[in-house]
Amino acid sequence: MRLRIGILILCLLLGSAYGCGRADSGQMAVKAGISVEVKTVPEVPQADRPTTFQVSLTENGQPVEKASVSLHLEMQEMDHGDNEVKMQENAPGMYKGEGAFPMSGTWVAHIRVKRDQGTESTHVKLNVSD
Ligand SMILES: [Cu+2]
Repeated sequence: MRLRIGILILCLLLGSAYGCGRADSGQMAVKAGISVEVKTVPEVPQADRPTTFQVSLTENGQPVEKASVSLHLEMQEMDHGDNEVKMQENAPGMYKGEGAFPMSGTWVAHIRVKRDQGTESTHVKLNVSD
């Protein structure tokens, strides 16, 4: 059986006017920051079941290596405390971790990337099923 993988692509904004959806030059605004791709297995996470998170980071087409990546899960309209997923680099620019959502609904995954150059963060919404 093939696992379906959800893919979400977003950009870290670095406080600039550039964003993923505003490609004035016809390309993604790679100069503005790191491109972040988040995959979950399963594609739609299930409450109380293990979910694998794979975050891939690139900058100017190159993998962002040896960053300290953290992922925090927060339910959109409810406080579930701190749900941190520990992320480990398992290939150049690829960071992997395991976590679980205690409840179904709309969640926000906050992704923070710490490097010598500084810390950048972004977030993505995830739907979690029963
Ligand atoms: Cu909740």
